[in-house]
Amino acid sequence: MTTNRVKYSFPDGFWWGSSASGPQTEGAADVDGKGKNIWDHWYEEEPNRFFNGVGPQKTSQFYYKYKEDIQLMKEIGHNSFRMSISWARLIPDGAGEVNPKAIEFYNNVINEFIANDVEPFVNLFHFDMPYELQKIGGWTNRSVVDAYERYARICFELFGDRVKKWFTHNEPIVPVEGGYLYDFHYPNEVDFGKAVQVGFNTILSSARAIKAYKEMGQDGKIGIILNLTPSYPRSQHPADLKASVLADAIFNRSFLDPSVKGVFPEELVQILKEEGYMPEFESGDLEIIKQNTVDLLGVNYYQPRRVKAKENLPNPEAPFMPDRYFDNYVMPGRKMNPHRGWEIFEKGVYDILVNLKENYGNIECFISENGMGVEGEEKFRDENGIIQDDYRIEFIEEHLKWVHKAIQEGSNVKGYHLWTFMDNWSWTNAYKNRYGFVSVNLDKDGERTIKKSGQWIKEVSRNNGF
Ligand code: BGP
Repeated sequence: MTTNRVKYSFPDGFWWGSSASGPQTEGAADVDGKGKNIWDHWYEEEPNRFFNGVGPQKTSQFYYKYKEDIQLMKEIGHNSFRMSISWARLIPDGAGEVNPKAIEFYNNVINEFIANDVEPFVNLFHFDMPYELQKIGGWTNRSVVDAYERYARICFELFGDRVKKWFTHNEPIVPVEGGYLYDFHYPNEVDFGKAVQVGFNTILSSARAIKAYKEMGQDGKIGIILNLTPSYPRSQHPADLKASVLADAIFNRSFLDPSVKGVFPEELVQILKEEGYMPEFESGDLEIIKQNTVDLLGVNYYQPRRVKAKENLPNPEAPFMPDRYFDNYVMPGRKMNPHRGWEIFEKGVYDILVNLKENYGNIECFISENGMGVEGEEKFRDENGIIQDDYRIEFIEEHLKWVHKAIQEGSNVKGYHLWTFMDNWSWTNAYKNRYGFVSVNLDKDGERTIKKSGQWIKEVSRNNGF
């Protein structure tokens, strides 16, 4: 159409879309045979941990409104969308009977996507451990890896004929941090040893699902979605540089290296050995991880990590934490998203893509999440009922310019998905920060309205650039 006005144009077939997860959008948390996951359970136990007491029942109700939502995705120009299957909906206790109502629901959803030319990318695990499996220790228990592999095989068997892009996990480091270090996910433990075991078992589960996918002769691509936080040192002083290398090994390479290269970073292994925190594993595990790396990498990028050399020795009485190797550093003059408390550093996305090109064989990848959570967006609603979220447009544009530059320089990045399509339930933050291209009015039965950014992305996707 207006391609002559496009300054930043993207390769043909670029994946324009957004991403979301089952537990954050489906609602219907206890209907049609769905089992409880850890969020349903935690909300029953401690509703006051959730912003304004809003729990996982009250999401945007994709379970009931998926047809309307897929129409809206089409309307704003999406050619792809990432969803997740709720393990406890499909297999209510995580390891036993398969729920026929869930098969019907996911079949309907996948068919609806395909009928509307929006390619469904499907992720298997987005923070939502079935509660029955958490009762036996969740990812700390090796038998949960077996249950996960079985769940993955069932999904490939049921939906693999139509779904051609699969992901084993979304941000697998987050349940490690939230559940076992920093108290923002159930089971709210602080235990570095368990955290390491959870990390290892998750990586093993990912490799086992990839192995299963290949053994079953599936013909799509399978990958993982990682949140990468490029690590920047305060200065070029060797002590700051060392802090940054270690933070990178702990928070990025811990999952990136085994997922893409099949091996763990040496720096991390050395720390775990020295400190006596090596996880338990069986002979053969490392070979499985080595042989079953990803075809495709999703990169979630929100913020950088800035670090400096440790200034004070850690308190020997305090629980062991990864930040004993560095201090966080607040860069003077940094740009912030004050609502979420995250630094905005657009060039970070480029640095990640350059790193993948130079050090990870230029693996095929896409930006699988990037976005801006804003509190109180209602005040930007104009007289026509449209939220004028120019700040979000600027945020996306600035990131896309860096993605564009990376492509010009040979990066193998195939698409850009925003977090997220529609304002959704953000775990304990519930509906505090809104992220969508489309707003949701919780007081009016979840009424949907396309925001200005939704209209804008429609043009960008149509023109394949801006
Ligand atoms: C990512 C998750 C998403 C989403 C997003 C926004 O870490 O994959 O599930 O929630 O971050 O973050 P938050 O909801 O914490 O504001």
